[in-house]
Amino acid sequence: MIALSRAAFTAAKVPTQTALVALIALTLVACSTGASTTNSDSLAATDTWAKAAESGMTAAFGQITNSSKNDILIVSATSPAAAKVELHEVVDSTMRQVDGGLVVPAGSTLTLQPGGFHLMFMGLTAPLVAGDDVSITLTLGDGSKLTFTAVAKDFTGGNESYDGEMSMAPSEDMEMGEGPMISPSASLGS
Ligand SMILES: [Cu+2]
Repeated sequence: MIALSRAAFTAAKVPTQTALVALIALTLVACSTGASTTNSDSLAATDTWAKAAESGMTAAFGQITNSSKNDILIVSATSPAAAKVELHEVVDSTMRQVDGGLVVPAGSTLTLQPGGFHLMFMGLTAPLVAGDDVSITLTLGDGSKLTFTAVAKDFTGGNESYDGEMSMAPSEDMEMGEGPMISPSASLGS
């Protein structure tokens, strides 16, 4: 009986130790910046949504609010829903990648919206249906990460400005993932 309960005790201890190590790691990250908070502690994502799409490309939008006294840089973004996520802006009705990342000014809110800044999803891993939850992770200037969920919505307005240069291509190309901004492997077919 004693041996059995000791084994049970040891087994139960493993997750506790893992949690403790994770907690210490988090504490070290917080301390390494010399401040008590990371960039991710100061950013909040609200009203987040993504445009429902069958395949290929789509985009996510929302408000990113910086409650700190310093500008915070969004360096990159990822999502399990897409092969790649890029930080885009729309200039003269054409979208392009933002040079050097997206800045969320101190004490201010960055709005991601159709026709403006957006998170561009390239190569959807599955159809994105209205009502689906999409997880998005932003990597910030200090290396910390902010993960939030966007809900997929049907959105038909503002396609011209939102699609930018993609609006020049036939829609079949977008569906097939053969647009100019998709992975070059798409053009290797016969
Ligand atoms: Cu874009």
